[in-house]
This record gives sequence, C-alpha cells and structure tokens, in this order.
Amino acid sequence: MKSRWPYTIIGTLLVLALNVPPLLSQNEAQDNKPVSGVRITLDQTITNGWNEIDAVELVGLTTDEVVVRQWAISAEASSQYGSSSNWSPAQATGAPDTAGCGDQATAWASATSTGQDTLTLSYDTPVIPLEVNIYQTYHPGAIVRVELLEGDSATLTIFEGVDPALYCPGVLSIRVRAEAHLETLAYGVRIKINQAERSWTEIDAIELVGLAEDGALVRQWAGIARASSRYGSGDTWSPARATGAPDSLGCGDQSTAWASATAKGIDTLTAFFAKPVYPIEVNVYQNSQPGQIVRVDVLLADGTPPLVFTDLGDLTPFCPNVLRLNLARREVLHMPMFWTNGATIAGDPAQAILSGYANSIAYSQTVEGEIIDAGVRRGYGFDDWIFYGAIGDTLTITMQGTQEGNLDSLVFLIDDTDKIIARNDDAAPGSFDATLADIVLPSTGVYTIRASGSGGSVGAYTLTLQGKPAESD
Ligand SMILES: [Ca+2]
Ligand SMILES: [Ca+2]
Repeated sequence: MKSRWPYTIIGTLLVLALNVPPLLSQNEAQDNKPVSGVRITLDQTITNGWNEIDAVELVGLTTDEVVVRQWAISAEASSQYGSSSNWSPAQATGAPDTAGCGDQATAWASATSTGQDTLTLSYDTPVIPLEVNIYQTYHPGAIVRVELLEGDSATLTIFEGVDPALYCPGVLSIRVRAEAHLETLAYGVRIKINQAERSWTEIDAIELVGLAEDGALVRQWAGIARASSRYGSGDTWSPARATGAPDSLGCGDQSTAWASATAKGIDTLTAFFAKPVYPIEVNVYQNSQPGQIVRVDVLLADGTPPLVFTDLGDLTPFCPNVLRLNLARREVLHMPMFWTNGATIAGDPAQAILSGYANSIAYSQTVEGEIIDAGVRRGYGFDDWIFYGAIGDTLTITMQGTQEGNLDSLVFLIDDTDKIIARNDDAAPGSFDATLADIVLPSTGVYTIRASGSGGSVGAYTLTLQGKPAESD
C-alpha cells in the first residue's frame, strides 16, 4: 500500500472528535511531486504595517518511497475470548479483514467484556514512527493508552486518555510528532483497553506508518530568495535576509529580515531551496506584524503549475510567529516558536536577549498560561516557553493546573534541535501536576519547555522554572 503522502488522514470519526486546525484550501495542481521553492504573497493592506519575513524553511522527504505502511505480523494479548483461533490475538495481525461492524471472530477480543487488557503487536520493518492506525470493529472507544516499542524494553507513550472513536467501526489514528522520535526505531505497538464502560472492544488490525531510512527527512532553509520589492538598498531588509536560518530576535522591525518597499500593498517573496523534496511542511518565520500572508505557492521542481494555498487562518497571530503549512495534512498553524532546529543566535546569547520575547521564562520565574486547543494531535495542544541554559545547570520544572479538574498537566523539556530530553505527565500517582526534577542540562543553548495537556485536556496552568548554575555547586 503506497500513499502519495507520508501521512494519510484516516478516520473522520476521530477527526470529528478533535479540535482540528483549519484546513488549507488548495488548487488542483499535482501534489505528489518534488518541491524546490515557495512563493509567499503578502497583503499588507490588512494592517498597513510591514510584515517582515526572517526565514523560510522547507521540510520534506528525499523520495516518496521511504514511507513504510505495514500491518502487524505477530500479536500477543493479556487474554483472549475462547481458546480457538477465533478472536485470538493473531486476528489483529494483517490488513483489516472484518467486514463492517459487529462481533466477528476475525478480530481480537479479550476474555471478558469488562476487563482491562493489553494487545502487543510486532512489525516486519522497524521505522522512525509517523503514525499508528487502530481499526476497531466492535464497541470502539475503549483504548486508554498506546505505546511504541523500541529496543528491548523502552516504550514511548503516544496516546493516553479518552479514545474518541465512539462510533463503529472506529479508527483511532495517532500521529507521532517529529520531535517525539525514538532514540532507536520502533518495531512494535502496545495497546491498552479499559472496557469497564462498554462491552467487548474488538480490534481487527493495527497499522504502523514510518520512515524506513534515517536521513530521509530533510529540513532546509531557503538558499536564495527574490521579492517583488524591498525596503531601502544594500544588505539590509533585502530578500537575501530571508535566506538561511532565523537570525532576527524577538518581535519588531529588524534589518536581518526581508521587508517590502512600502508597508502597504501586495508583495511577494520567493524562496528557493537546494534540495527538491516531497514536501511535508513549509515554515515561514515572521518577526514583524505577522498575519498578512494571504497565499503560498509551493513551487514544483519540474516547473509545472504550483500548489496554491489560500485561507491561511488566523490573521492576527502573536509576534514573532511561525506560519506552518502542514502539506501532508493540509493544515495551517500559527506557532509561538521562534528559535528551532538549532537556529543560531546572533550576539550575546544571554537570557537578556530572550527577555524581550513574550514566551520566555527565566530561572526562578513562574508564568501563567492556558492550553486552549486540544492540538494538532490528541493530547498535544501546547504552549512553548523558551529559556537560555548553560551546560551543567540543574533544573526543576513544575506545571500545575489552576482550575479544578480540568488540565492534566504534561510537560516536556526540548533542546535546541527539537529533541525531547525529558518529559513528565503525573508528578505522583493520582496527581494531575507534572514535575521534572533535577534535570542537568547536557549543553548550552536555547531550551523549550512545552506545557501541554495529557489526553487532550485543556485549562489554565502555572509553570515554574527553578535553575541552579553548575558553578554554584
Ligand atoms: Ca533573516
Ligand atoms: Ca483481523
């Protein structure tokens, strides 16, 4: 089974239950071809202010053959109904073979209709995980946890909470964030169900989708750029200022970003990339008056008509801002992230530089926020708070919901290459707070604390960062 896209949206039932970002409007151009450029159209009549663009990033795959979509080859379960091959764990291997919805022996069922049970699947090809799709054919909606298996005993929880697949048949489709990649490849999936509130949940098949090749995913900054106009002359505010990694700090007019000749009217910036890729994502870094991008043309390497995206959503986002077009999923996001992917920081990389950034946090500081969106993937609506840390600093991070019974805090510490270096869901059994205690920073740089809600929960929170420099020991 080959998909045109590395991600396939399966299961509208799940989508209905989620808080889904706006879908992109797209033209009829062919969309399974390598991409080599991006043209961004600004309508600066919206605010009559310069929408400066600092950098443009293209994320994609070197080939459309590297995505592996596979069904389980073997399965074990904590129990099974009966003792024959009917309803056995093996019925959850292979492609879906249960027609329609109902109690059928071609799907796995547990021994009792009310138990908590576990189903563990193995796959032929270990992959860098992108997505897991679980096909439920009888009383769906009882999945409470899904983990990926790596190595001998390591696991990564990719879903926890309330299964939204309440209508039968139901497909629970879980996408794995790029930064949640495992240290090694995933070879298995473990599913826990709790049938206390319904009858038998039967599972027909489980698909594991991922990348077969490390390095197949390419992230690149624009190499060259041109624009319909530019502010001033010389080296400042030129189109070339939108090439390379982001180098404009915080929000405001900066000559390290491209600006058009006037702050009014329609302008375009076209960015070109060194390596054509099958696109997954385009990120546009905006450091001044973002929200005026009204159209993005994704330029195909073979010169055929571009993919044109309009209806880009929220026109008054925060600043600085990353406009993310998720081409694989046809979604648009306005992200409160600025320094990502190891982008270098000019000048003195001290906390003072970050203090002008609205979403920064300092040592000994408590900030308040609210998770208001269940997010691009269930359980991972989030706020990002950045800080500058030095190697050897010891941190304790505490996240607490401030509204009774809403947010189940989930906190991540992410380094400057988007790698999660620590995570915590519940500080203690029965607690909805999250704590990362005594974390020693492995390197010096800009870190991100990602405050999130487990299981798609939302609500207000406080986040406290305590940091002790290494030299104070
Ligand atoms: Ca720049
Ligand atoms: Ca089956």
